[in-house]
Amino acid sequence: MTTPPDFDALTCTLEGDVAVVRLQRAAKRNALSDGLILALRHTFEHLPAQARAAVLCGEGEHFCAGLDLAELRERDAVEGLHHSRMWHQAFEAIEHGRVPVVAALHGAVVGGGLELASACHLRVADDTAYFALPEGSRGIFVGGSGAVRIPRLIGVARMLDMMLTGRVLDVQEAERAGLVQYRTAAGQALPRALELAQRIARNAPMTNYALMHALPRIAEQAADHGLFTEALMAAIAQSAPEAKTRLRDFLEGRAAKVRKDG
Ligand code: 1HE
Repeated sequence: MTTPPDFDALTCTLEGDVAVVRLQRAAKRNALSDGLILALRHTFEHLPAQARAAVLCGEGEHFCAGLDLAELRERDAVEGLHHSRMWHQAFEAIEHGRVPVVAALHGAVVGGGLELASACHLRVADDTAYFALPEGSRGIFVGGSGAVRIPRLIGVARMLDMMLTGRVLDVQEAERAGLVQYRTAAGQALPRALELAQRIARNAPMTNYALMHALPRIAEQAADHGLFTEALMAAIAQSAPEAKTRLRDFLEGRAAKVRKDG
């Protein structure tokens, strides 16, 4: 693969301790060119050291129109395999990176755009957002980890429906299906995602690490293995000095209580 990362196609800025990564190809509806995929991988592998959480959003009217169809030329099977693996590596850098990532979604979240959103740890969508997998109608298959990550969120049956019939989910349906965790009014997805990311950034880093790296793996292990992994992770997390400080703060009345209004 000779394509260089296209760093003009995204920006990465810091808001306090939250990194904001913004897709910047609005004229092409943030379609994912090879250069943009490589820039995403590099950006998530090299987030600023201060970042303790991240938000991923898109410039313009849409979050992301998926694969850049202008680049979809005839590939032989080997090239096709490497192309898909390039996407996997980039999205892996998001899901199993250093910090949790909140996707702020609006407008079209389709094809590879939905695969990208599914690699994030939480999805916040405003009322303009809609979700589709038009691969079937383009004569292709998902290749950006959607076959693994989307059924984890909504199940095989719903993904089959979206791909076989071209069904488009509005935000309400997407929330009900489990794709979207938070809904907002139009234009409010980014501020809400930032607010959530700031909250996430206040967690102990080891807890965030365990949630990103251990929880999804445990969920896919046989129960007996999962319980053993859970016990190991719990032991490591509670032995971190920060866990001890936080527990002492609570016991000595210095920490916030859990309230039903969050
Ligand atoms: C694009 C792309 C794209 C827009 N690749 N150029 N994805 C799709 O099948 C979705 C294709 N796109 C759309 O259905 C629509 O563009 C949208 C619903 C996303 C937005 O509609 P709209 O009316 O706001 O924009 P537009 O006029 O359609 O597009 C504006 C420009 O963006 C136009 O280029 P221009 O030079 O004529 O101005 C479009 O050609 C361009 N554009 N979407 C390339 N996707 C690893 S496997 C993943 C497999 C997939 O992702 S398949 C799904 C692909």
